[in-house]
Formats: sequence, C-alpha cells, structure tokens
Amino acid sequence: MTQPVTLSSRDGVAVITIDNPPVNALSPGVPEGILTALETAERDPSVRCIVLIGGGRTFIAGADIKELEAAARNPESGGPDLHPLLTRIEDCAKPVVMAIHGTALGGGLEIAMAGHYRVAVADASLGAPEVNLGIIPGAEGTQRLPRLVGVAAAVEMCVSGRPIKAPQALQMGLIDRVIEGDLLTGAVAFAGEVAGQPVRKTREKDDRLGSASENAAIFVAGRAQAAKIRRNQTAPLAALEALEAATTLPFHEGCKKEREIVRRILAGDQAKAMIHIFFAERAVARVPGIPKDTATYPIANVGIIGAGTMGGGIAMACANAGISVLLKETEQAALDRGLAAIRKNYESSVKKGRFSQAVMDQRMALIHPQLTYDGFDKVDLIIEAVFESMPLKKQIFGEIDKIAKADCVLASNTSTLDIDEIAAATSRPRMVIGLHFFSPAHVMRLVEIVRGKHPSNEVVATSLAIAKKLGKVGVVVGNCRGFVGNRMMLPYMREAQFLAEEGTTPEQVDKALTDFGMAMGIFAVDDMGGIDLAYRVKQEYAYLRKPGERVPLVLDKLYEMGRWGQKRGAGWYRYDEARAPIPDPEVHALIEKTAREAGIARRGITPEEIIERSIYIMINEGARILEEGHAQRAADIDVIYCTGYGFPGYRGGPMWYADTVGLKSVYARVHDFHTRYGHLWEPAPLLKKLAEAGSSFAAWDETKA
Ligand code: 3H9
Repeated sequence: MTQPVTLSSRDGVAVITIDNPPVNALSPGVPEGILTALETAERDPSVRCIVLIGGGRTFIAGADIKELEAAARNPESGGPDLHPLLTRIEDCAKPVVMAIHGTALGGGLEIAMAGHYRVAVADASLGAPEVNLGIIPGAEGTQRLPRLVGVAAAVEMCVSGRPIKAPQALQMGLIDRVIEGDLLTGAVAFAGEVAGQPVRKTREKDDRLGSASENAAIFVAGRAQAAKIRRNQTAPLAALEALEAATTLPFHEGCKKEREIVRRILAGDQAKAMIHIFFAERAVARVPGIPKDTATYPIANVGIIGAGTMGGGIAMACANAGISVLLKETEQAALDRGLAAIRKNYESSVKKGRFSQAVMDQRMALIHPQLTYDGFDKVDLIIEAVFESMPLKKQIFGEIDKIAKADCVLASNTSTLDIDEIAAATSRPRMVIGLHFFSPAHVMRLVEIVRGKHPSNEVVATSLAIAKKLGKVGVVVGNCRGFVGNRMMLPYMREAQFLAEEGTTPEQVDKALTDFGMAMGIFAVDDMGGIDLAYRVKQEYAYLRKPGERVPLVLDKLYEMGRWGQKRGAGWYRYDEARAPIPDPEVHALIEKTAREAGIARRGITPEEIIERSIYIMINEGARILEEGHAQRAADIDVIYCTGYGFPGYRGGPMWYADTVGLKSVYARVHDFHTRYGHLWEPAPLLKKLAEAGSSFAAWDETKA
C-alpha cells in the first residue's frame, strides 16, 4: 500500500505531501503520517522551513466522515482526535506553510489554521461545512478561526457552512498569499521568504477577537441568522456557543469547551441524520446491476421540447453547467414567454449579486430558442418537458425517434406517466428514460431517474452522470404510479385534508409540519402547485379507489370556486401581493360546513397527531415502494425527500426518521390508525416485518448492499 503521507525536500524546504484519494480526508494513518513527517523535518538541520500540501485534486477535505459516523454512535469517544497534531504543528520551531488547492474544509481548514502561514491558488475553497453534518468545527476550529478572520466572519462561516474562495480568504486574513501558477513552486518560494523568522502561532493572536459589546451584537445576529437559514438545527447554535467561548476564555479553556460541545452534539440525533444523508446522497450513484465502470454517452448539447416552467428551468440548469441547449416550442408566443421567464430569472440573480451580467450573457447565449426540430439530429440528449398527456408525449417520442441520432438519449420529464408506454412509441426503447426534474428545475437538486423495463445500463449510467454534471442528485427509481416522491406525496396530502375535515385548519396542519421541520406546509405546497392540478390528479386516479373508500371533500369545492391556489390569489389560503399565505375564514367555514354535511364529527387535534398521521402515512407508502423494488434503498427515499420535497435533513429523511422513532412504535401507530380509519392505513408488510423483528430500514438497506 502506498503511504498516505510522504516527505521530500525542495530547495532546503521540507515538503509533506498527503496522498489519501479521493479527497485527502484525515483517515486513520493520515494525521499520524503528518506528525511523523513533521517531526522528521523539524529534526533535520538542513531543513529551514516546511510546506504541507495535498497530492491529487485537493488539499484536505476534512476529517474522515466515516470516523465521525462511528463517533456519533459512541459520542463519549469525542470523535477523531486531531488536537495533539495541531499543537505539534503550531509549536514547530520551523515555519510551517500550508499550500492549498481544491478544498480545505472542516478538519482540513483546522490543520491549515494551525500552520504558521497559508497560501492558496485562486480557485481553492476554504470553509467550515461541519454544520451540514450536524456538528461543529471540533478540532480547535472555533477557537482559531475568529482569531484569524474576526468574530463576525467566523460566525458567518460556521453558521452558513459556505466555503469561500482564496481571494476572499486573503482579504479576510485567513490566508497570506494567493499563488499564481504552480502551487508547490509558489509555496516553496514563499517558505524561502519566511524562513528564519520567528513563528506566528494563531492561538496567540487576539487582536481580532473584538470587544464584549461588539461581540454581543454579532452573536445576537448570528443566532437570528441560524434561526432563519437553519431552522430547528442544533449545530449552528452549538458552533456559536463555541465561538463565544473563543471570545471569553483563554485558548486552551476555549478548546476544552469546544470538546465538550462536540461530545454533546455527536450524541444527538441530528448529527447522525445529517451524516446519513451525506453518505446516502453519494450512495445513490451506486446502482445494483450497473457496474461503476459502465460506459456513458458524452453529453455536450441538449435539445429540450417545451419552454414552459419545467422546460425553461431545465434549460437554465443545463446552461448553468455550460451545456448548450436547443429549446423548442410550437408557437412563437409560448417561446417568447418561456425565454422572458428565463431572462427574468437570470436578471433577478444578477440583481442579487449571485453572478455577473457577463455570466448571465454567457448563459443566455447557450440557450437557442426555436420552433422546429432543426439541429435535434445532432444533440446528445433530448428532454421532453411538455404537459402531462400520454397521447402528446407519445406523439413527440414518435417524432424524435425519426430525427435523433442513434446514440442520443431520449428522456421524458414526466412526473407520473408510464415511461415504458412512452418508450414504446419509439423504435429504440433501450435509449428511453425518465428524467423527472423538480420545479424550479434550475434550483431543486433532485432528479428522479425513472428506469422502466428497457433502458440500457449505459443510458442509466449516462443519466446519473448528467445529473451530477448539472450539480444535481440523480436517484434511480422504478416505473410505478407517481414514481417514489409523488407516490408518497399523495397519501400525505390526502391525510392532511382528512385532518382538516376532522377538526383542524390548514394553517394548524402547516404549522405542525413546519415546526417539525418541513420547508413548507402541505396546504401551502398544494396552493403553490395549483388546486387545479391536484384536482386533475385526484380525478385521474379515481379509478384506483376501492368501493366505499374515504375521499377528501373540500378540494373539489375549492376547484369549483376557482380557488386554484397562489396563481388565483386564493386556495387553501388567501394571498397578498407578496404571495404570503393568509388564513381565510371563508375556507374554515367551507371545511366546517363540508364536514357537517358529511357527518364527520369535529374534535381538537394535537400537533403530535398531525405529525404522526402526515408523516407515518408517507413512511408506510415508502415501505411498500421499497418492498416492490421501486426504490433500491430506504436511504434513496430519504435523499428524494430531503432534496426534492423539503423534508428536514436533520431528521435524515422519512425512512431514517422512522428508524429514529423506532419501527415498533411507528408500526403500532399505523396499526392503530388502520383500526380507526380503515384500509388506507393498512400496514405495509415490510414495515410490519421489520417492526416485529426489532429491525430498521437502515438494517434492511445493509442486507441489500
Ligand atoms: C470535519 O472535518 C470535522 C472536524 O471539525 C473535526 C471534528 C473532530 N470523509 O462528494 P464526492 C468521499 S467534518 C470521508 O462525490 P466531489 C465521498 O463519500 C468534514 N469521505 O466528490 C465519496 O466517496 P464514494 C468536513 C469523504 O468532487 C468521495 O469522497 N468536510 C469525505 O463532488 C468523493 O466525494 C466536509 O464536510 C470525507 N471528509 O466533492 C467535506 N469527503 O466515491 C465533505 C468526501 O465512495 N466533502 N468523501 O461515494 C465534500 O463536500 C465533497 O466530497 C468535496 C468533493 C467538495 C470534498
């Protein structure tokens, strides 16, 4: 096995190189290797200075998250212990220069900050993303970062988790120089300049720690930011507590406090859930039956059919990734509308400072609007994004089958329809796949890759690759009604309406759900998607109902009243100019009247019952989907819900949440609701089986790995 850390020498400078692909995580052996190399270099009289650099594509992407996962199961261990190494680096008698490219994240940044100097190439990123894993910088990061960049910037970095680029890091004082050209050459030259100077220890710096009164205001603002962008999450607040300790306690006391907080936070459910989602998002790319080395079709350009909300969003997602797009509509007016929407969207991003006008111009130039199929014979991927009509989709696939080149992947953005039936309209079902994007498609990270009976392994692998290229998470799902996400959404929506009929209000249901952590309440979601659409879906699936099955009653009335949701200014809520939902007494009266007429007894309903009935009905459907094989892993369902449906990542997705509650308890409630409410609550056999065996969805996933 190659050594993960090596020591060499260049111009009297010792060079320590970390080589632990793919991202130089601080796995067992790496910290030890750095320590040994450092001590060897320090002892060597010919060495005047030391450079630490990452081999391969990056500096150090952080602690090994596998180790953190193990530590979350055994929090008393406190996680990987980098403290002795950090102290040793900082106490080294010879200057240590950290040479950064790629990413210096988490523990990587913490190692860098223990060095005496930091240099980086311009496109390197530095950050404290621990909060995304439900933890805090736990290797003295909360104590060194404010000493280098000041308290306000440290608060922003630790609460948002957003990395910064090297030029900004230079301005903030996090690094000492941006290197043009070869990093190692630049770092060695820099080392030559500082050799022989007394070393500067970050831990001894206190000129940027601010005054008590300045800091009090910063921490109040930091807590407000955490509440806004990371609602209900414990990690940002814990990071603030540790940063506050940096401003009030001596360095070593602050580190002690940080360690206590790390133990506490690792013991909580949120870190486990967020670490689960980190690995689950990466595991989705491993599809049983599709070997890692499966060939993929290169995708350099895309043809999109339909310039509506979905087609336009997909076009933007492609242009944002530098992919050229032919965007086809049937009528000039529709094409103009689509393009105007794209332009407006980009303009708003420029106004908000997300990117420059020049970037917007480049992206617009990649989108070619047209009314014909001109050029569709040369594109590598065609995505159909017209409205949900099987006859129309079949007609379009028949047309593109005649035009597209033989190795062009043909995709439908259908959200519910049978992809095999669509594929049958072509002479090449092996090339046809579903790519179900979520609105707004240039923002939402999820793409359900709908695999019917026919697509070749290469087409599935290409779909995964294109999702990654677009910066999205592609999850392979089976070809069933509503696929995974919408299939689970339907009973969730239905149950919420039953809850309203039985005695609560849309806003009470939504409040319970957002308090639980959902990005939006289900009634607000329904209004956003459109009551007309929900009504149409309800009609379409009416044939699946069993005789005597309970159906929600109010939706049809809203539809008939023209209360079609946000677009009409009224649905389950009323809407003002800013599109904020306002509870509407007219809807309350309508719900009460409807319930009275249907003989539904109304009663008080607790937030606990709202959560159990809304979330457990989804979990029960998820278990059915798993058992049928339409999702490969429970973790895939979790990724779908966290990236596409606003499920809180800190609860790990619905299936992980079920495991956290305990399947025995979940099953008992499902069983109870089944007794009370009938067959819509019939427990999924897999849920029953796992609950009775004292098992979990995570354990079930392991049996499939
Ligand atoms: C931390 O440092 C805590 C400290 O404060 C100390 C506390 C005591 N560990 O994402 P990719 C794997 S917390 C283990 O597809 P990309 C990943 O699973 C850590 N494995 O590549 C995948 O494996 P596989 C703070 C890791 O180019 C493979 O590498 N750091 C780690 O799209 C490729 O990953 C972070 O939170 C890791 N740290 O993106 C950074 N990182 O192929 C987390 C990656 O088997 N990492 N892997 O599925 C990232 O954000 C991205 O991976 C990165 C590269 C931007 C680095």
